[in-house]
Amino acid sequence: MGSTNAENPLSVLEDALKGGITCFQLREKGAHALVGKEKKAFAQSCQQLCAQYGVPFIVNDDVDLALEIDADGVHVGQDDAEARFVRKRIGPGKILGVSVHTIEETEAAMSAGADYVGMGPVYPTKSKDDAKPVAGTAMIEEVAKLHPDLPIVGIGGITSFNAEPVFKAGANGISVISAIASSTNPEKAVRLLKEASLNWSRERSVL
Ligand code: 3NM
Repeated sequence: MGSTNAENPLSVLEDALKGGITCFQLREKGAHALVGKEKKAFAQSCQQLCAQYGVPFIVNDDVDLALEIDADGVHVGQDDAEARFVRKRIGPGKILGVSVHTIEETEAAMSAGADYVGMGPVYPTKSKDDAKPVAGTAMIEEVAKLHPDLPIVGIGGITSFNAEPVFKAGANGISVISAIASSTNPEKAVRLLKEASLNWSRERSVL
């Protein structure tokens, strides 16, 4: 999580939940990432907090962990486990999210049983070492036109100041790390993001 609150990620999560996030994804990656028992314990603390606020708890990439702790869903990228195998493992009742960058990847994710796709990075980001080149909103717009019923979540460098074009392109939701985790007031940051989202989202639900 972001530098300002890195010492206490659970308190950032609780603030974000108070601010009204509608979904949480645990993305434990990078040099100091927790592993093994510590990762599981941290995941369960996050899961319990999310449950208190009735917010879905999704695990990035780690299907074994998601199954072990009965998470609400899994999110995978193109370099992770193949989406159709993940769907098989987690069954029909769990949320499956897939990161996509092209129409082909989108349609493959749909046939694999994805509930939503993540598309990015819309803007420059410092939160993902291996992020693809900045994509802007053009592909979101194309996918939204081709597949109006597929929930699309924009990601990468999104803030309350630049969220508007993401929604105008057709995204249903936004996924955010630093605008919340690096804020001195994560609860307020979420409120501002939600205001921006509700102003600009289409009538479909905001993830
Ligand atoms: N995935 P921030 S960009 C986790 O493009 C992640 O698929 C991306 O963090 C993608 O809100 C990204 O701090 C980082 O930019 C998002």
